[in-house]
Amino acid sequence: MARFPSSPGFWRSPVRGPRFTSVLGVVLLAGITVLFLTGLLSYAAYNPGLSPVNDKTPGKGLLGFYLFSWPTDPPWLYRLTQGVHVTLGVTLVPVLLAKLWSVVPKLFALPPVRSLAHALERISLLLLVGGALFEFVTGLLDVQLDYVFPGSFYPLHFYGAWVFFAAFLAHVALRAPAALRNLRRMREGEGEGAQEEAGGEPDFPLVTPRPADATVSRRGALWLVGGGSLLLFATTAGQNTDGPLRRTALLAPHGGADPGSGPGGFQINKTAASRGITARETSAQVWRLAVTGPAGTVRLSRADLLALTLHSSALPIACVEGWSTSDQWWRGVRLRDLAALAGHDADTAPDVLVESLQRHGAFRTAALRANQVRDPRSLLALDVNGEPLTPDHGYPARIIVPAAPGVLNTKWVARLTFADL
Ligand SMILES: Nc1nc2c(c(=O)[nH]1)N[C@H]1C(S)=C(S)[C@@H](COP(=O)(O)O)O[C@H]1N2
Ligand SMILES: [Mo]
Repeated sequence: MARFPSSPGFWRSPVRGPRFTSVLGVVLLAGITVLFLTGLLSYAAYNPGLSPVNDKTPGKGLLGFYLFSWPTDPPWLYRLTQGVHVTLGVTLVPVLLAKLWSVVPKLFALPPVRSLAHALERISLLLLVGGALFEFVTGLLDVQLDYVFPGSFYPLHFYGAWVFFAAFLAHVALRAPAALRNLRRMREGEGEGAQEEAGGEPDFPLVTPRPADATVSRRGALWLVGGGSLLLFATTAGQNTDGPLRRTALLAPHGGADPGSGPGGFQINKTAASRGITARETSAQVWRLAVTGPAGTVRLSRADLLALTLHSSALPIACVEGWSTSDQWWRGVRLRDLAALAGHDADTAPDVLVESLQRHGAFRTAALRANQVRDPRSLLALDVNGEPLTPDHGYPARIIVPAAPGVLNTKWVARLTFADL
């Protein structure tokens, strides 16, 4: 009998048991809730209202019921929400895997379906486990491989999150009371047998009836999972700095090029060369910025822009992939002043469509909302940290907006069109 996975005796690890499962379950309950909420915020930050330019999730009306105009304050807002989203997601990987391992025997319990209620529960578990794996795998692939699914990662991860979270809530409603009871008993130091009777499932006990010799205690196994998480955290979190700590982010993507030190010494996501930007088209003779509004189109060279009133803002870049820089000193022309140049009133300036010189690949264009355009810290930046932008950071001009995801900070800007989008 014990030769088949459908028999409890087939599963022999003495680590499995309601305690182990409950501890991991409660950690995931807190962690996944935070992942879901920060994920929804990220979606709001990508300006899905400015379709079809930014986020292109179709039919987002129903699931996007909560959407709001992403604020520009505090300027580190997206750095925080997305840093937490990605770092926490990576950190929870060992917990998720251990949790799935701890309950895997139940997958094989016979009969597979005992009643309608049981059938519904098993379907919800399928969505739960499938959803969890789908969300973690798509998220990690996106972070590690820079958008393996260009354009489609957002809708996949977004729809997946709703399916997963619905199943997650159902699961929490069904299981949280027993998990919490288990933890309480654990604190009171009762034996595992007593717990199993009260909190576990009589039909397929998590505690093996035929335990193999222990190679690690339950407590030791939890320490291993926690240690794995800590290691992942320690090799990921550094991507939210750009000092020497950045080098501790062994697991984080390092972008297109080593930024070196000096004024341009912060992460470079896509280099000018990789986007096909040439020195000729960004040269003083050739490059002109086109600014369009009710007053028609104005063309400005970099020298013309430098002759306008310049302002400085200390702002970070915070990428959807979870890395961010500390504040950099940007200097350039306010977007609201450029809106005024194009014939709008700066205080009532509309949205703006930003187009790059770049001809191929993602993120050539982005749209900014009116609140972002009107913010006096939003710049068409010409310099960073006291020097002209480097080619890889967007020379001759790039967008920088407080609290916005990095993807909206378009580099190598060629055209600004102010209009209600
Ligand atoms: N034209 C253009 N602008 C772009 C991108 C791009 O691929 N092309 N990438 C965006 C993304 S996703 C990020 S996170 C930031 C990164 O800026 P950095 O390379 O200067 O750090 O630039 C943004 N601006
Ligand atoms: Mo990004």
